[in-house]
Amino acid sequence: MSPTPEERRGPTGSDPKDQQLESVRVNLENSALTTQQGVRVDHTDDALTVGERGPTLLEDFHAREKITHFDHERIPERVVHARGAGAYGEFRPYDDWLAEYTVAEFLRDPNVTTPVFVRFSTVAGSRGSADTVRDVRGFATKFYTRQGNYDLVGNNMPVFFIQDGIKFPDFVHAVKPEPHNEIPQAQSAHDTFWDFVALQPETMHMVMWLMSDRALPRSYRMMQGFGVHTFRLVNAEGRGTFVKFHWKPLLGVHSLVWDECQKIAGKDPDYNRRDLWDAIEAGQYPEYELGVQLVPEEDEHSFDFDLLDATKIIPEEEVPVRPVGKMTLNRNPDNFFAETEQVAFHTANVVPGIDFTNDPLLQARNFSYLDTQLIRLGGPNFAQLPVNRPVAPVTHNQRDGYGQHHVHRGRTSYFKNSLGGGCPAVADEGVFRHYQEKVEGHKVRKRSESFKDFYGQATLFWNSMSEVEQEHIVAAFRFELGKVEHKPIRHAVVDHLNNVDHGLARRVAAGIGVPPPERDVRPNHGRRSPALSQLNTAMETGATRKVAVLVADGVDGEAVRSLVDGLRQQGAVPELLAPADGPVRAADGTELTADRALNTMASVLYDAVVVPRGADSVRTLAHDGYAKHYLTEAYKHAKPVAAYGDGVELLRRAGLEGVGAPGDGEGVRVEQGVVTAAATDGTVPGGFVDALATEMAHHRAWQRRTDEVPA
Ligand code: HDE
Repeated sequence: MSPTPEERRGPTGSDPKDQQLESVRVNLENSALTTQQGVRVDHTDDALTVGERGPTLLEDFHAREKITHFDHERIPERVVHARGAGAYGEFRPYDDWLAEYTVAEFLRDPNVTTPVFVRFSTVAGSRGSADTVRDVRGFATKFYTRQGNYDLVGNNMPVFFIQDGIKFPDFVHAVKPEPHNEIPQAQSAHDTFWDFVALQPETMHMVMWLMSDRALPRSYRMMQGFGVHTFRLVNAEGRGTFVKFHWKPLLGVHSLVWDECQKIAGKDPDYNRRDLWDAIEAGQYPEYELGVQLVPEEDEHSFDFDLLDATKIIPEEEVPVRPVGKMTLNRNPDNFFAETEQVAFHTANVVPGIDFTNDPLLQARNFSYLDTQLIRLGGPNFAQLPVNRPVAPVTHNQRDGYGQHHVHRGRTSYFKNSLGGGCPAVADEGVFRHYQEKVEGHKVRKRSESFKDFYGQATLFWNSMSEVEQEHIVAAFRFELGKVEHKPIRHAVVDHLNNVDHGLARRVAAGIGVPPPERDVRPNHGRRSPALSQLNTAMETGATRKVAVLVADGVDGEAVRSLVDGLRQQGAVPELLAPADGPVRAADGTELTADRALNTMASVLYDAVVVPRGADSVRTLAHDGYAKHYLTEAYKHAKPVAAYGDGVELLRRAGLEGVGAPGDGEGVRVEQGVVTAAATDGTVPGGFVDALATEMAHHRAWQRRTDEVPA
C-alpha cells in the first residue's frame, strides 16, 4: 500500500511554519455544532418561527449569526492574479557559495531549510476563470526565513509589459474585460488590449512571450519562474551585486497547444490547480532550482540595455544562471480561503542581504502590494493571518486596528521607553540595513533614453525559437489579432512586428487581412539566445505524465497489468478508461477496474493515449466515438499515441492512416511519436513502455504534421 499524504508528510510540525500552523488548525472530528460563542445547537435546519407556518423571529440569534456570517464570506478578489493555487514546501541552498555576495542566511547556509508557501496564478481572469487561458502566470514565493519573511513575487516570463509602474493601471484596464459589457473573461484577444499594445511599443518584447507557448503551461510544475527585476544582493561588507532570480523546474518547461487549452477550459477549468494538488497528494513533489545571474556593480553599464528596465532580460549566454538551491513543494494547504486566498505577498518584504534597485516598475510595486492588501484583507493586521505570519519573532509597537489578534501586554507601545524596560529595543546584529546607494538628480517625469530600444530583445526572442515555436507564435498572433474588431489596430500591431522581424510581420499579416508590409524597416540583428527555447530545457523524464489506457471487455488482462506496472515504474500515472465506469472483464476472465468512464474525461486531460491488445476490446472501442476521438485528438495535439498487438487496429479504425504494427523482428516501432509493438504474448515488451516514456519525456512529437487532422 502506498503511504497516504498524511503518512508521507510525517508528524505535523516537522518544519517551523507547519508547527506554527498547527496551533490554529481546527479539527471537527467528534465535535458538536455550536454558535460562534460556543453555545451548543441542536437544530440548524429551521429558523425560529411563531408556529410552524408563522413569521421568523428576530431573536433567533443562531439563524441571524449564520446568515450574517455567510453574507460577509467574500473578500475582494485580487485586482490582478485573482485566480491561483498554492502549496507549502521548503527551500535549501546546495552550498555556501552565495555567502560572498549576500548575508541572507536562507540563501547561503546549506544547513538551513526554509519553509515556503508558493502561489501560482493567472493574471487577467477573475477568481472563477479557467486555468488554461493565454496569459502570464504568477509564481510568488514566501520564504519564512529566520530573519523574517522574504517574498519573491515573480512570473513565469522574465520581462514585463511596461517599464514604469505608473502605467500599470492603464495596462490592466486594457487587458481586463472591457468595461461596458465585461467581455471577454481572461482573454487578451480583444480590442482594448491590442490598442494598448499598438500605442505602447515597450510591450513588444513581453507580447512575444505572451504569444509564445510560455503562456500555455502544461503544469505549474513545468514552468520557469523569474524575479523579473534586477535586485541587489548585499554582503557582510555592505558590497552590492546586481542579481536576477530564476526558478527552473526539474521536470523541464512544457506547454499545451492552443486548441487543447481552449478545450480544457471547458472540460476541466481547474486543470493546472488540480494537477498541482494531485501531484503533491501522490508524493510527486514539484521541484524547482533557484538560480541567480550576478552582475558586479561596476558592470552596470556594460550591456546594450538598462539593467533597470524590466522589459529586458540578461541573456543567459552572457551571464550564466548559477544554481543556488532547490525548492520542493510537498504539502497542500488545509483550507483554500484561509491560506491561498489570504496569503499576502509584497515585493518590499525583504530580509537582510537582499535589496532593491531603482527599476521604476519595482519601485511602484513596493508601494502597491502593501496598499492592495489593506483593501483586500480589510485592515493593517493581515500579517497576523496564519499563512502570512513569520516564523521569526515579531515584536514592535504597532497596535490596534481591525482584526487585532495579539494581546499585547504592558503599558508601553512606543519607542523609546523606560517603563517597558526599553523593549522592544533596536538591535545591532542581524538587522536590515538599506544599501547605501548614492543618488543625485533633478526631479523629472521622463523615461530614460537607455530604456528606449523596444524591439531588439523581441527580435532576440523570435530568433531563439525553434521552427515549431515560431509557428505557434504566428498562429497566436493571427488568433488574437483576428479577434480585434477595429482594423487599424491590427495594422498598427503588424507595423510593430515589422520592427521585430519582417518575415514574422508578413506571416501574421497574411492571416488577418492586413496587407503584408513590403519594406523591412529594421533588419533583423540575427542574434539568438538558445536558453529561451523551451525545447532546450531538460526533458529526460516521463515521470508524472498522465496516460489514458483505453480498455473494454475482452482486453488482454495481463497486457494491461504489465503496461500499468511498467508505466508506474517510470513514474507515470496510468488510468484505465472504459466505455462505462466499474469492472471490465478481461479475456482471461480476470476483472480490471476502470478508473473512469471515457465520456467523463477527454484526451486533452492526458499526456498520452495507449491501446492494449485484445480483439474483443478493440472491436468494442472501434464502435465507440469517444474512444476514437481520444486517439485522433491526441494525435492532433502531437501527443504520444501507442498501441500494442491488435490494439494497433484501433488506431487505423480511428483514421490514423499510415500507422502500422512493426514488421517481423522489428520489436517496437516509433514513428513521429506513435509507438507500436507486435504481440508476442500477453506481457507488454519492456521496450514498448520505455519507448512510450521517452516520447512522453519529449513531451510532443512536434515533427508530426497535424494540420489536416480535424480539431
Ligand atoms: Fe503584481 N500585483 N504588480 N506584478 N503581481 C499584484 O498584489 C503590481 C508585476 C505579481 O499570488 C497585486 O496581492 C503593480 C510584475 C504576482 O498573491 C497588486 C505592478 C510582476 C502577483 C500588484 C505589478 C508581478 C501580483 C494584486 C507594476 C512579476 C500575485 C493582488 C508596477 C515580477 C501574488 C496583490 C499572489 C499581484 C501590483 C507588476 C507579479 C495590485 C503596481 C512585474 C505573482 O499589488
